[in-house]
Amino acid sequence: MMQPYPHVPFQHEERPEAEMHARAEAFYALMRMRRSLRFFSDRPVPRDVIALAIKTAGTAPSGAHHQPWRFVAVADPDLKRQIRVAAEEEEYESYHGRMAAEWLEALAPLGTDWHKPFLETAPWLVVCFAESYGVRGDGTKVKNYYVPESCGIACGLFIAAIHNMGLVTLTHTPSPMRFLNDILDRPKQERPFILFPVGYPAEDATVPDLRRKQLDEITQWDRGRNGTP
Ligand code: IYR
Repeated sequence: MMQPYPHVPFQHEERPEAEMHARAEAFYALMRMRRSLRFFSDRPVPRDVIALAIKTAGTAPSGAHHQPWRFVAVADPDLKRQIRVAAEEEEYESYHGRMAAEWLEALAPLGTDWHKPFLETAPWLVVCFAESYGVRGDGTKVKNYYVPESCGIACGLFIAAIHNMGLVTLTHTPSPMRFLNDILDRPKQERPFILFPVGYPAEDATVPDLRRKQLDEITQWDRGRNGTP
């Protein structure tokens, strides 16, 4: 049996209620400006800020604290080109027969298609690989738990970190995306989870004029209806 972790004092900063409100408002005001962007500038972004976003992602909670993620950060133009070519091949197939009519219809308002130029334009591609199981030094397998939940939370923190530093990203999930294992030399127990182009927006970048659901559409307080407590 593994020994329990020793416990250490909890480091916590309590905020007076007014400050709590102010910080909650400020964080919401920041996050409501986040958008998924498909138009990137090729301006370089320093590696250390990408490292900080990955470190932030790595603070996510995870099943049994196994931290079943691996972030691969790609800046090499040749690797980016290989990824674009392979992603566009898969996406071409998806948009020309693999995706059902209903799916294509759901995507029509977003205007996406199989062309993925941002995979070469963005200075960084960061791929989150989800580790289905761990492998010990002697080759035996370690089961992981709640892998999609853990990686989903880590990726959410990554997105928030990128936005907070004034950069932009997009959750891109070419399907299937196993080709990323070959191009990036990752083992088979690691499944590509989300691919993030990261960088500055293009000067003339636009975004669809989306509407987000209102609080009462996404909330129920106790057993109340329509968000009414
Ligand atoms: N992976 C494809 C298709 C796609 C699917 C959904 I659901 C989106 O919200 C957006 C795109 C692509 O990247 O084009």
